[in-house]
Amino acid sequence: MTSPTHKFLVSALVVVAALGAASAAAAAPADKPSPPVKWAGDFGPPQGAPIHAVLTSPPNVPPPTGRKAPAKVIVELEVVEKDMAISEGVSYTFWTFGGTVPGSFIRVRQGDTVEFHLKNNPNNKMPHNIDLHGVTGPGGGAASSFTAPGHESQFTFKALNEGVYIYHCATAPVGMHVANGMYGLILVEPPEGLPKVDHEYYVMQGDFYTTGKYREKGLQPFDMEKAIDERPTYVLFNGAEGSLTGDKAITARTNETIRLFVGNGGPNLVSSFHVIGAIFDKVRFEGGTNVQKNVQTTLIPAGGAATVEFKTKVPGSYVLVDHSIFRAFNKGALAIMKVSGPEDKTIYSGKELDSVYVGDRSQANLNAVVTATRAAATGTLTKEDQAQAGQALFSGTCSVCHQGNGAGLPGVFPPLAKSDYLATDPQRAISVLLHGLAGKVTVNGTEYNSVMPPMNQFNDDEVANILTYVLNAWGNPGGQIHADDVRKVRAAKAAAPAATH
Ligand code: HEC
Ligand SMILES: [Cu+2]
Repeated sequence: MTSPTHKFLVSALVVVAALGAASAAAAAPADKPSPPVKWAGDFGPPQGAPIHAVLTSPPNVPPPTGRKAPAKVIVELEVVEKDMAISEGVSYTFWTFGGTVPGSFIRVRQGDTVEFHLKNNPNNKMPHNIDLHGVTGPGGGAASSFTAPGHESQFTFKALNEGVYIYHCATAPVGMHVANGMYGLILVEPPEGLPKVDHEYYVMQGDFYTTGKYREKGLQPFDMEKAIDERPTYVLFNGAEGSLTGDKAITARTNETIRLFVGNGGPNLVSSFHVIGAIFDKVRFEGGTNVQKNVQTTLIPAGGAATVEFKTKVPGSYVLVDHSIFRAFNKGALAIMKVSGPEDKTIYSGKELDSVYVGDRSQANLNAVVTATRAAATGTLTKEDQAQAGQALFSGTCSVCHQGNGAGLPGVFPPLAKSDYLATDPQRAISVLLHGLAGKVTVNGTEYNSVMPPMNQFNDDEVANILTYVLNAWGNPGGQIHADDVRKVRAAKAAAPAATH
């Protein structure tokens, strides 16, 4: 029953099992995506010369195919294992499809015959394969594409169903291959193409498991135990903290239509995908054909995807998050879309909430933090390195309460600028950061009776750098706090749990 047009079919495992004698004439022009249309998806043999698919790296999406007839599309994807930054000063050995996490975006048209070439770079250590959820056939291509380092596999399938689909590696241990970044998206356009929009972007969430803590510097190995327990160290968009913030933020102008192809590679977590300050006009939830309108947060399962569309009305920074919100603020699941253009005060009164929401991520980058870490590792850390790193971390975290100029807020947040509390005993401030502060304190003759939450998301070196910055800013007495000082305070508290009150 396989059509005679598949003469190039190399591995017959996949493909066309359910094709039958589907008539191309049954293909309905699907202008409105619902109710679900039963099209066979086979529009006959590929026409014209074979086409080489344009693959793009995230957050870019290939242009529409613009084709009116089925074609033979050749996809060449190379698996590359490589060290890349997962956060500032933190690197990780990712396994990638095409050198990026997520992997290259693939775009074809429904009815296309896809000739897939999977290459495994000779410098790689592991065998890999690919399971495309857009393939109809056992294993989604996985069995046909098992490829050792330095080898290439080829298989062919017909893209029968339109939609946006995940692909991922399915080589044992599958969880580990996926956790190392081996996933991406393939879009199968409907025959008439998708409605035109101003911008299309590619965003994909994934959870990562490192032996070191969140933001612990250096090359961090994969932690199998954390992965099995589903306790991610990082939850990220596009494979790195800061991959879509600062000067890497995605951009648009006001009064434009944005389409995001949002995938979730997992391996474990389900994403509650939300854009702070926007409402999705349309969501093709679960990547399916039905459209849901006026959605605030859409659920994206591990191994699933959605297409969301919205119009930008007011300029400013919009924050993409997993609304399981600790993931956004303490594990990295945060990206920015910068919208420029004229204000519309009838829709929104203004005032940029960037730093409040985004914290230290509103900065273009945290280069100073990396510099300080490197210097600490080589024993050349100066007070200036520390203060610069500390400043980057202070803004957006401490500044939310104590203000960027350290002046505090009368009656609510005590000043750090010229604070006698701080000057009297700088070492005491270490404990304030690690354990928080509650109850009455007097700063410069004024009494405060409030609560400062513990800032123990920071590592020892980060606490030292922040305090060194504070001690040397705004007319404070100067001085230096070392990571060792912080380590001692942390250890002392841990050793004496009874010492409360
Ligand atoms: C959520 C608000 C908030 C944040 C964020 C915050 N603080 Fe505080 N901080 C306070 C409050 C409130 C007090 C006073 C607590 C009390 O009344 O017992 C305080 C007290 C202090 C004090 C001692 C009093 C003084 O003025 O010298 C220091 C030092 C300090 N904070 C440093 C920091 C640093 C450094 C950071 C960033 C790592 C930070 N704080 C983040 C609210 C905050
Ligand atoms: Cu793999």
